Amino acid sequence: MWHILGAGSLGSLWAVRLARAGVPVQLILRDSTRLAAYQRAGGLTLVERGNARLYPLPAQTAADPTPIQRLLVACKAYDAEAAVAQLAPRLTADAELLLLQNGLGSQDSVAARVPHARCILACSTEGAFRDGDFRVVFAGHGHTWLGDPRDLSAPAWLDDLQRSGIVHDWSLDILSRLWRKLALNCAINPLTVLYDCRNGGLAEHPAEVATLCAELSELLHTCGQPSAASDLHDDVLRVIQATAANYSSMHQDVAQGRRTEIAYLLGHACAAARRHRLVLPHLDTLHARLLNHLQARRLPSH
Ligand code: NAD
Ligand code: KPL
Repeated sequence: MWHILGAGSLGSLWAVRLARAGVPVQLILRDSTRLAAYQRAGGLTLVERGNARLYPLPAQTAADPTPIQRLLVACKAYDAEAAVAQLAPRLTADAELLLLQNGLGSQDSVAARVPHARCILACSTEGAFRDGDFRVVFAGHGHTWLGDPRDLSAPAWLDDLQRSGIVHDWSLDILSRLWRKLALNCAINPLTVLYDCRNGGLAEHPAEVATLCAELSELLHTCGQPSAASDLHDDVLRVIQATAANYSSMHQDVAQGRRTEIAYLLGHACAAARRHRLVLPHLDTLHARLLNHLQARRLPSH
């Protein structure tokens, strides 16, 4: 049984694919009001290639007393720790958590809350968004890397993902993957917010992108992640070109007045630099500009 905490975009996408492959799943919703709304909706709707289909998956709230052995944590990074803490009493002695959060920082906070559980980290390039309550659009096929920095052995349940069509690989260096994605995100997303442009619009700011990549590479080396730094600038330029027509996830969050995951992305990078007494003036200035931008829009800066 997979318990799925957070029936948003990615949680719903995982839940539906697992359930379709015959893997038992149980959604955990925020509270009884959300559970009642879910029951009225009759289940989760997944839209794939323009076709919508309803999946009446079972759901419960954190108050349910049944034990949890395998938990997919599909909340935003800023909600993950509190959401998992609520479930801590239900976790079995051999519990395993799969953490889908973007960026870095939330995974350590979650692990500290449930020290007996195995925490497996994920880094995903899949894309999904909500276009209604309990309705999710599978927007971009991608790849998910999974790994555990404390225990390199792959869990047997990777077969469940295989059967479900969740394209994945077990990574022996998941932290490197997460740092690389964080660096790409720091080089692209904040600038798209500040210039209010699509990713492709950054082609007009080559010097700024290059300077940020140089500082991010220095940070990655200092944090013991040299392979995450390798060819970073070329990769950033490649992503800018390949996703030129898209708005970055942070741009979408700000445009829709949603809280961003800044504390786990650029905020995490700047905090790591400070911890290492590394002076990265352009990254710091970018962070300050982004915080001002968010504050002016009354959006949280953490
Ligand atoms: P989302 O906002 O669509 O879904 C999060 C869900 O968690 C929401 O439904 C929210 O109500 C729920 N939630 C929060 N606290 C809860 C609690 N205490 N109990 C139960 N439910 C709770 O977010 P998302 O887009 O699915 O993103 C989840 C994570 O995955 C983020 O860190 C994001 O950066 C990462 N990610 C998302 C995508 C994507 O395409 N959506 C791709 C890669 C990575
Ligand atoms: O991950 C991204 C995002 O928008 O969050 C990309 C497309 C890589 C841009 O940083």
